[in-house]
Amino acid sequence: MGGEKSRPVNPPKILSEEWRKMKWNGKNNDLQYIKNYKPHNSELQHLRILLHGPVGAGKSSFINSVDTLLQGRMTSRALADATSAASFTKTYRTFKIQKGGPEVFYPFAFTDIMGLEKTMSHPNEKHRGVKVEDIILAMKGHVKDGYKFNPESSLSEHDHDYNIVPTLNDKVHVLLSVIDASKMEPLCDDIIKQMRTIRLAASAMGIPQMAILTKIDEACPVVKGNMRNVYKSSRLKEQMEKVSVYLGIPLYCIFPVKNYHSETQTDDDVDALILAALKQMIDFGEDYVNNLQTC
Ligand SMILES: Nc1nc2c(ncn2[C@@H]2O[C@H](COP(=O)(O)OP(=O)(O)OP(=O)(O)O)[C@@H](O)[C@H]2O)c(=O)[nH]1
Ligand SMILES: [Mg+2]
Repeated sequence: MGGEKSRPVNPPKILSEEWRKMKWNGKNNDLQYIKNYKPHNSELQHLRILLHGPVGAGKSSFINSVDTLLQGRMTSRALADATSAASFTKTYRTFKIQKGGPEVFYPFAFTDIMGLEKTMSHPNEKHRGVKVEDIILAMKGHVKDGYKFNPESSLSEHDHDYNIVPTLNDKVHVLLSVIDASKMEPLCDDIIKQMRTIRLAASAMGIPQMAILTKIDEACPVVKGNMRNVYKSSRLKEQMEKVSVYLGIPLYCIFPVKNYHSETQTDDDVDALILAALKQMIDFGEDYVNNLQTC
């Protein structure tokens, strides 16, 4: 990341103990907690979790992974792509997850958006990623579902897709930064700056923030071999500490995950990591909405 580019990456080591305690057999408890979750505020249909981060970081794949986990079968509603150089996701889209019957949903939803790209240095070059201004508008609830992002100009009040009077349900309740653990070194200062600007805007609105570190299988061979090494991997610990320093997100708000991307069946250890992150998103979002009521 940024100034880290020239520093060689240390070979991964397995630490003798987990540096963060993880209940590997606690999947059922976490799953039950999520299944039982009901927002305290009756106005709230769903907690809205907005994902943002560099192109190809695994945003859409994370949404699919949560969907897969909760449905208990592989799903791919948020289309992900292995090859695109520019962001594959181009529109603002909210994903609700079905719970039982066709019209019954979990009371949380994910908003998938276009990825961030480095700002072009030459005036003739066209910017290709989502604009920071659009993400800030999205957090305030001004972006309508289906809006197609325009990397060259942000949404304006006069636009058809501008929601003039956002309700509590349109606003974002948790901001989730998504970072690829296997590609942190090429992340440039410019992307970090954009992510910090977004985070600061979220802070000003009191929106809680978290980060997930994806592709931990690609980032560390000892984790690829056994997911339970995740908190024993010296490399992942370093990567999480870097995310914390560069984005200013406390370590306890950063979760390593492996998304479902090539498998045909779910796995309890992969699920346990995703559930741990999801549980914190729900707790943070719920607290935020309840504090809004009392403010
Ligand atoms: N090995 C591995 N691959 C992953 C993981 N998560 C995502 N991928 C792959 O990474 C690629 C990009 O994932 P996407 O989910 O499309 O990323 P995105 O952040 O939505 O990208 P844009 O929409 O283009 O901004 C896809 O080929 C995924 O299959 C992971 O945890 N491990
Ligand atoms: Mg995407």
